Amino acid sequence: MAGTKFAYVRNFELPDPLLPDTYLVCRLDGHSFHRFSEEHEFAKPNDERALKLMDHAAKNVMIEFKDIMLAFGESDEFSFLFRKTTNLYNRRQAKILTTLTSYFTSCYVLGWPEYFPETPLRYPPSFDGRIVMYPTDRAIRDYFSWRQADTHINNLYNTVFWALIQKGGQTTTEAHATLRGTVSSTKHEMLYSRFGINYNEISDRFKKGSVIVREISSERPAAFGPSTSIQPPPQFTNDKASQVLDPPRPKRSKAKKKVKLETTIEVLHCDIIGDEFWLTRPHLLENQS
Ligand code: DGT
Ligand code: MG
Ligand code: MG
Ligand code: MG
Ligand code: MG
Repeated sequence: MAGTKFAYVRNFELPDPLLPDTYLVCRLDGHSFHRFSEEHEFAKPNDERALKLMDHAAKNVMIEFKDIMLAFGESDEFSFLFRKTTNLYNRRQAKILTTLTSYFTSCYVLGWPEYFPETPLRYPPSFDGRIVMYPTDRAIRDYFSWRQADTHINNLYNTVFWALIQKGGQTTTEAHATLRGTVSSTKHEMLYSRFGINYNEISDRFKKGSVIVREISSERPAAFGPSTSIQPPPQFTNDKASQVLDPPRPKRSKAKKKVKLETTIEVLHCDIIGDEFWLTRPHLLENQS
């Protein structure tokens, strides 16, 4: 349509580039999931089906968007970490955010019957999204620590809150009042002494959230023929979640053989606040120091 007298309107479309060389974190959150969870009778405080459906959608997003290294999910939200050097859609903010958000939503809806076979979807769920740029590895570590600490705080509160209601016969107002001003150790004690629940024995899925990580399963020089390359284990060969990825920095000189990394996508429920998770996966961050 270029060249028509109407084409000038294109000039009103402004570029929206994300800064180069910054980590991108895209966080999606279910829109009005307070209502959505009620209407679809999610179990309280945690509905395992709903959480697994979120993991399913997030895993599919990572299969589709190969520059996402890590995702963390809790409740109705998921955060996705893109490589610092990603050039996805030339780092156009709206393009990345809208495509990722709608893809996640489609996967959620398409996966619904598998996770909720008894519960028809009553209306279309939607998710909001934002992208935040972070300059440093420390900020990324702190971001994911912030989300996992939030998971822990909310889960402890919700576990006691619903025990007081479901097992203790309190109203929601009474349960809130019972918990007002209590510290973590009091909540643990209350759960154990009143309801015989040992918080430490609650599923890690609920306590730690979902950590979906691109793991390196093997490394092979891409320029070598098939006879010398390391073949992935047979179980990975037909796995949609497995792929080949260019490694992050350090950039290799052209003279050297390009190394390809075989990766798989794993769903874990582990600690990501401490050092171990990150130290054993140096490929997640690109310039750890
Ligand atoms: P928003 O995000 O501002 O549009 O509003 P909401 O209602 O989505 O609020 P948000 O995101 O702060 O809180 C998530 C809601 O989703 C919260 O009301 C509880 C609900 N929810 C999430 N996961 C579960 C679950 O596993 N079981 C139940 N019963 N509810 C859940
Ligand atoms: Mg929200
Ligand atoms: Mg929400
Ligand atoms: Mg939320
Ligand atoms: Mg188009």
